[in-house]
Amino acid sequence: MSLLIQNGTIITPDQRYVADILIQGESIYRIAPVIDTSDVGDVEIIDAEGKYVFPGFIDPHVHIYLPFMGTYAKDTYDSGSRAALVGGTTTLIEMCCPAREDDPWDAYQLWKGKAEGLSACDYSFHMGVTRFDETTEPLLRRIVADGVTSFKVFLAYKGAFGVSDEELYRTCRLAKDLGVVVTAHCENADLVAQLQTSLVAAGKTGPEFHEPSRPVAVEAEGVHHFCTFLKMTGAAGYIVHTSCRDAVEAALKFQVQGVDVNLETVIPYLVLDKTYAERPNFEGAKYVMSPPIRDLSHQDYLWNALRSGVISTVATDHAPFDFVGQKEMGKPPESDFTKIPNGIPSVEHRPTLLYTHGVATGRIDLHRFVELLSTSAAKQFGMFPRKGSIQPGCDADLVIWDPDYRGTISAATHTMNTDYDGFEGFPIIGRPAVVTCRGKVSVRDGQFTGTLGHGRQVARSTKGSDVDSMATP
Ligand code: DUC
Ligand code: ZN
Ligand code: ZN
Ligand code: ZN
Repeated sequence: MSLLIQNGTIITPDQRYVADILIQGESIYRIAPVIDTSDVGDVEIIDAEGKYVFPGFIDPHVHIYLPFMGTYAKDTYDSGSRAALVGGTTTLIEMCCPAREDDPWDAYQLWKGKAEGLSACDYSFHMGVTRFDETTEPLLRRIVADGVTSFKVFLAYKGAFGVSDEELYRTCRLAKDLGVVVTAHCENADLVAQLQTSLVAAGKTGPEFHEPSRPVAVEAEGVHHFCTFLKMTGAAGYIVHTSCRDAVEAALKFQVQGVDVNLETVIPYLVLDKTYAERPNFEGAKYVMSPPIRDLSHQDYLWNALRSGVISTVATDHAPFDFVGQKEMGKPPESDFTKIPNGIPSVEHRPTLLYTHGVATGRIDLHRFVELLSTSAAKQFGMFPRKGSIQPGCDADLVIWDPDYRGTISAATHTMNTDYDGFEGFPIIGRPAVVTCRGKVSVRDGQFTGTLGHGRQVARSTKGSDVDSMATP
């Protein structure tokens, strides 16, 4: 069965035009003002008049399988990939986060095994480097050869995932050698530990003290620290979940020196502020993530950085934990914000929140919207033009977007597997009417219609490699 998407307004970072798109199998076959399908055989026609057609969105920073802070993140690839697709995200890049003592290859197989045969959308991984000793390099080379062309390091969470400076240096050296990107969580772990200890000792134990335990200076120091290692090694870097002006400015100082470093922010920082973590009755725990949700004064700066291109991608850092039983691990009478699992579920809502608060308010235009949600990640992580574009030969990952939709976010209707929604009651403008993932209609009118197990791991290319990402399926 072929698919004909008729009369949609196709939006890419540099184009806007009305055309028909013919999908055959898993790929886009033809794009033309009018496509006659009388000789094509069995065709389903989808009317996209008055709707936008975007390349499938890519979320380059999610956690699905995540043993963390004494518990496990709540989604599996069943709920996680369905939630992603309902929102318009057709490719996930998940952080593979082995514990320090784990064998990296075994961990990679474990993470892969959670997605294979279950995910309804496409996926890849950033390989967490949580230790670097004499056994590490050949294993990482093997993982990169399998199409996982980025590493992830944590400067925070020392003891669990965090690396030493020697390990960071060796990771960046190897990344430079292999042409892979080092993605990094930038917060100074020792400063966080000291500040946490002081706050708890002073009886400041509620969720509202999570932000003061990781202030903007702690994040900016992490950015400066990481960028110094990029500068010394020549490796390419990507700073995940940049939350504030201070962190962006720290990175800019290195960008202008020629350091190859790109910045990501995540949707919670663009629409929430730290007063959410001050909500009574321990509700603030729902908004504990790291780096923390900041003071409102940072939001405009982040939006301007998105518009101007200083920040290149909007991801989620989707890390879903229930309120009851999980966020409550830090609840009174033994209240301790350091025991609240860090993370806000958001993989489902990123596109509609960016549309509502970005496009509909005029902060960004439709082209930038597509770039931030799809094309930029495809380019930076070796998937372009197979992903992140709309042209013949590329994967038929498409979002047919209804700009006239109006709705409200609620845990009662969301697809994510958590008992709360951090954006409960938020009004939204626009949502996907239809989503295709490699030609498979996976969403219609907000409902998942795809197939679990349809998703495939995307083999990504390294930086500077001549590999045409569309050459092999
Ligand atoms: N930050 C979070 O908030 N959750 C998961 C890991 C991280 O870095
Ligand atoms: Zn992180
Ligand atoms: Zn430092
Ligand atoms: Zn993360």
